[in-house]
Amino acid sequence: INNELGLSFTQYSTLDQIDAFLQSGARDHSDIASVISIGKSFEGRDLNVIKISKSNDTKPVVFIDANIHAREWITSAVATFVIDSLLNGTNTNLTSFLNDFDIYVLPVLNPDGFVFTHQSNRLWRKTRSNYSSTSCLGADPNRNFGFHWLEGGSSTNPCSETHAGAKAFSEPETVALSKFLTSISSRLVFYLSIHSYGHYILIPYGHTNVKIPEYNNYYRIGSNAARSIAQRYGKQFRTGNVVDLLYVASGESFDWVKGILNPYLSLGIELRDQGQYGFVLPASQIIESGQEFVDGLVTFLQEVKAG
Ligand code: ING
Ligand code: ZN
Repeated sequence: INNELGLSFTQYSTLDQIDAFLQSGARDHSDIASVISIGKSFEGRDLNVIKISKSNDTKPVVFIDANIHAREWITSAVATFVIDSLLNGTNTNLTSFLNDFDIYVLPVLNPDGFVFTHQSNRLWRKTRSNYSSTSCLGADPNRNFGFHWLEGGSSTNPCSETHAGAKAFSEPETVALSKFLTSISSRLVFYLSIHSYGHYILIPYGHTNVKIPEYNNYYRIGSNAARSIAQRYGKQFRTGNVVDLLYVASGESFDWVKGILNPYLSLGIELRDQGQYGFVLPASQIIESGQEFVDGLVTFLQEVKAG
């Protein structure tokens, strides 16, 4: 079954289908939506952001990234579910926030890796860059941002799954995103990085377990969103520091956003499931994942608006 914009939420979409969905969404809703290519991937693909805005670039900005890790297919599926909800008004609790915020969504931050997971290796994680003298390709783009880069939980070995890259911002994808975010940073109030899997709402930082000054407020907001998520289908999400809940990891997108741009709120989220299917979550769970995520997002937006 396809929705009116031609994207299926009962199957996983290819990059071409997602890009076509963004373009047709912007065309059909040109009063509020436009597609911005914020740069190119290593292999030359557009990094497409959809901006959904009722203002003339004047409102506080919410920015959501997804599929920075290639194999985490549910993340771009949920990101496009959110876009569809915003454009087609399927959830008025959500769409009402277009009166308060300009919302930017980047559904596939790592398009080269994403295409590779569709064509060759379903479990590929990294980019597909080729800067090393080894035969191993790619860096972990969520270890490549230039804030406490290579300070734990990442590797200088190009063959590692968490290779930090040859230097901070070696990857064109992380350069493009950081430059774009810097260009809108004066209005950025909320940044959310979507990953899978594990059912977590993650508070920065990943390089240290020292709590940020705003930890208590972040924890309160994360817990409130987790409650909203659980009310939909009973999925329990835990809130806490990356290091406390997962492991040490440095150079992540949301750490750079918190440390350098410092919006009101910068969070990560790990969607379904808790390991039964892991990265290969059945497509039959896209709609439920999208619905519970939208419920959590509504709570985040309520909190950011009130804060
Ligand atoms: N987990 C993340 C990783 O990069 C994470 C952990 C998520 C860190 C969100 C920061 C923000 O290792 C997955 N599943 O990739
Ligand atoms: Zn991830």
